[in-house]
Amino acid sequence: MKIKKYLAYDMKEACQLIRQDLGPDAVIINTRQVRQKGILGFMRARMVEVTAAVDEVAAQEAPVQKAKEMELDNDKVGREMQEMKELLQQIIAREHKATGGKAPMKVSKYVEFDSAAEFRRILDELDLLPEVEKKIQEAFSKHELDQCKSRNHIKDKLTEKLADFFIPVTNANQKSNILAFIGPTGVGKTTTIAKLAANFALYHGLKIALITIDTYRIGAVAQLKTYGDIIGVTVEAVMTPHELREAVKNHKHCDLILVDTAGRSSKNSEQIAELKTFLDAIRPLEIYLVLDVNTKNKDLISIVEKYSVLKYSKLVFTKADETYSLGSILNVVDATELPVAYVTNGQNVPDDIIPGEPAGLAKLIIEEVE
Ligand SMILES: Nc1nc2c(ncn2[C@@H]2O[C@H](COP(=O)(O)OP(=O)(O)OP(=O)(O)O)[C@@H](O)[C@H]2O)c(=O)[nH]1
Ligand SMILES: [Mg+2]
Repeated sequence: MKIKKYLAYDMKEACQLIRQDLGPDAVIINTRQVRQKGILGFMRARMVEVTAAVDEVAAQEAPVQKAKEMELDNDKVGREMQEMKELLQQIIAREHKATGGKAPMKVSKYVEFDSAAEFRRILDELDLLPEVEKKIQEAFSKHELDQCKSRNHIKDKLTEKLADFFIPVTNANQKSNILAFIGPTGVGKTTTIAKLAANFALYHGLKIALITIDTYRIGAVAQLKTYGDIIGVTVEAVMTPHELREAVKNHKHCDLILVDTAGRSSKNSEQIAELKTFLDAIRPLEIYLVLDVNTKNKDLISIVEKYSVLKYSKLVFTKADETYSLGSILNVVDATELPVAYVTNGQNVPDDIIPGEPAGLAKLIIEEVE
């Protein structure tokens, strides 16, 4: 077996060299692209280094077929190499055009990490509203960005900065132990209530009351009652604002009263008004607006606006497990300036829920960016 390396500008040239040197029975055992050495090597076209071998005995047995196969393979690789060469030439031509053809091409541009461009790419992945993207960009000085030498470095800095973007839930902004959960249909209100009830009752030993005003949807009361039975908490279903007030009064001794509501379309102002009469009957209370992170940004903004008549005070984001981009949380927080109480990330009761603590939220959002 004879093995040799050949350096050529493309596969076609390499094959000719190999054939001339080793004959038609030679087989290619490895190819790799190489740059010419030296400072200007980067600007020169890549070359191809081909390792070929020939078994002098076998060569005499099957000469023609092998040569043909090699030719086919070589043609394919040759075409791919040509495409790559053309792409590189286009990039170089674009660079020359950008500098008016005067300035020498900045080789460094292709070698050095472009932190500003990488930063923009990360923000793009978050799918932010323009005003939110602008705010985040403004939080970074040029110097800070220049200091970042890798994508992970930018992500770490962004995580730090985003922690300041969120308002924590504190005793000062959590004034009532009556929590009502409102929001569009199917976002996960009942499941979130079940998760909270289970966590507070089972892990923290708190006395919990569950009340539902969702008597519209078939099975809604049974759904909450099933969870109540498992957790060991009774569930009361009420039909009118008056009954709701009475039920809340009856459970005054509880540490926490969780109120479930029927999913309402933000476009239906009558339904929202009706919900308001229920909630007004038990004020003061904390109203948690529950939103699915996978909802379109435009819809989220219109939901938070339409629901604002109900004077909700906290946000809950659900189904974080179903997306790779949690930028919608930033968009809604910016629009409402409210604390995020919880983020849920799965269907499992009681485990798939995390508190909306600012540093943790920032980490969650940025970690999701690849
Ligand atoms: N993947 C995922 N699914 C969730 C999450 N939270 C809830 N769900 C699912 O979403 C579906 C609807 O959940 P519900 O809790 O019934 O939603 P709801 O807001 O009470 O619905 P309505 O009362 O009909 O308005 C169920 O299949 C839940 O298991 C979550 O964090 N991740
Ligand atoms: Mg429900």
